[in-house]
Amino acid sequence: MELPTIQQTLFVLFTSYLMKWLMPKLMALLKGDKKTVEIHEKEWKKDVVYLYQFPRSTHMPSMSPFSLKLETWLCANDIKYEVRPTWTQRSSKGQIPFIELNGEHFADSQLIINMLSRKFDKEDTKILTQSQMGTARAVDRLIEGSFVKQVHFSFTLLHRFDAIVAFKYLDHLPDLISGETMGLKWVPRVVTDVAAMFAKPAFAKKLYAQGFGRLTREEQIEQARLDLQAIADVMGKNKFILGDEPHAVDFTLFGHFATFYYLPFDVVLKRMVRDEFPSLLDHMERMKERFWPDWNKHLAA
Ligand SMILES: N[C@@H](CCC(=O)N[C@@H](CS)C(=O)NCC(=O)O)C(=O)O
Repeated sequence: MELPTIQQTLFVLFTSYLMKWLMPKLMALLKGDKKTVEIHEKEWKKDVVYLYQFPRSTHMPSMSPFSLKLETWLCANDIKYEVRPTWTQRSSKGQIPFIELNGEHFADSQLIINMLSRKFDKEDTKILTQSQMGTARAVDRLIEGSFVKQVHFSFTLLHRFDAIVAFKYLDHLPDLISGETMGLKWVPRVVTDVAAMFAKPAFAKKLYAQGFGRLTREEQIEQARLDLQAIADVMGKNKFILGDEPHAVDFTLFGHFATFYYLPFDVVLKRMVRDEFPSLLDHMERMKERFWPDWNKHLAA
């Protein structure tokens, strides 16, 4: 093994020191439950959604499952929208994605979809039975609440979740936040490696506190498998979760699955979906083909 040069060692030490000092300040700037937020698009056009999300990444239109869910839903429902890429802006809830519509700010992908469904007359309640609505909600929460449990980290753009934290973030953090994956090829790998080194213990700690981190690897995989099986069982032979057409819950599934499946490295969940749950893989590919026929055009160069 080649030892690092003095310059490389000094660079890593200096970057680590800088990050430690800079991160809390940066987070204080980005986060916070601000009651009112500024409207960025002053010259808005009526009924056009301005979608604020992270800039395009190299392997998928958005690294954020919530953004990919929302943008795919907008495409599917023929709602006029314009993407406003940003690394720094945040919603009234301190997160991304958020939208502006007719000079008003709206936060949280789920609440946004609910609000837009009402406004543009796209409500699932008009099509689905009450029992289907119940199933849709249960599957949606299974995906975002169990498979992808949200855990708040004080560090950066990346925070969360059960199986996803364990198998995507903890297993692959340096690759995941590398400039190459995020679409920021000019960021030196050493910088993102140092950032990963600092972030990883926080992910591990939260996952441990939440409980999933205390399970053995086999037990974690078993839990993830049960979640995947439950979704596959509800879908059965349908093309989409509740039938031949997609509803809001299909976009949740797509957003969360596509953002690990299309990563350029081997994630345990990817293997599970590919080898054990062909119907879920077909679902994802069907969604991608139907709503992102020009997927490659929406990737960072
Ligand atoms: N429940 C929210 C979750 C959004 C979320 O977790 N967004 C992440 C990015 S994927 C975020 O903004 N994190 C805060 C940060 O990075 O500063 C939604 O559905 O919109």
